[in-house]
Amino acid sequence: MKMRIPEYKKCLDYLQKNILITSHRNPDGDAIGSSLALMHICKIVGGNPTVYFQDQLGHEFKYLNGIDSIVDSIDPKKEYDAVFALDLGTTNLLGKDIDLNSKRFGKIIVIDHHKTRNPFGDLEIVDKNASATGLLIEELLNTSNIKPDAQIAQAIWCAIYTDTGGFKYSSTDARTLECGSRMLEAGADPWEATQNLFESNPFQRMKLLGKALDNLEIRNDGITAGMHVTTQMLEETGASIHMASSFVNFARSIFKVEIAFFVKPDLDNKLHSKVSFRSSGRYPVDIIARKFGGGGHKNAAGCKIEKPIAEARKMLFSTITEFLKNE
Ligand SMILES: [Mn+2]
Repeated sequence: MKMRIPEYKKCLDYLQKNILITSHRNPDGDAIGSSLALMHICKIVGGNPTVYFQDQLGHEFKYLNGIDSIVDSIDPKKEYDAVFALDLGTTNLLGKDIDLNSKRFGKIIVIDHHKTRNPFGDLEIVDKNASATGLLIEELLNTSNIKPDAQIAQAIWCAIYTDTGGFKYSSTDARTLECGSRMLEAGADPWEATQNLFESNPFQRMKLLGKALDNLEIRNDGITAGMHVTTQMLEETGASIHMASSFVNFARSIFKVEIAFFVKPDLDNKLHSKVSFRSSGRYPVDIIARKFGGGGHKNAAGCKIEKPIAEARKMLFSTITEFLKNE
């Protein structure tokens, strides 16, 4: 942490000015939590922050202090001293109102932890070993001798808690838990976070999950699991397609399963399918996704298939079976 003191000092200079804070499209808990924490810090040191996200924020984040001040568009005439891009590995995922080539956004300051990234900031604070960007926001606090208040603690807790899957992923390390410990002391409420982030399922989502679990199937001696939802299931349950997010994890969670996939209709063309893959760690699912023109990471990947659900599902099972034969 000692190494980044000059960089954090520079951040602090800008935080006293007129700044824009943003993160990647479809923001997750780390993106939103880190941005709100930085917003609170900026206000404490006398700056004027605007937090911008183009996309609608998930209802599970509504409990966070200050979330209502987030805007979904930027006044095209307004000028800023700096834009803070948090938890962002590529400029492709910036909101459409931000053009980094335009002088009106001032200095570009990046605070990030992505392992694969294309540098684009005038100042880059990147720590690829950090489990969440929220950890780096806490480093900024520590370097600046600012004591976190309860709302900063709540925001950083959200960031580190969600990016480690509730302190469950392999990225969960001593450093993360030490930060968590300090956030608890500063007033973070773990049950408030859990209830909002992980236990606020809409009823329709659970009904949809029931239908998906009903067609869950395992093959290849229990190593592969697949399931799907159809437009008809969405209609029957009143659920939206977004509610099916992370259903694939239920398939992965089965005993012995190494490769899980989940198929849903493609919103752009309902006769086509979208697929999510998850690996338990033994097989790289991005290799399988690439066979269908998709991609991703070793343990999480996705692709589109220009076929209806049932056909796509058949193709997936047979492609995975072939893949396993060659392993
Ligand atoms: Mn993150």
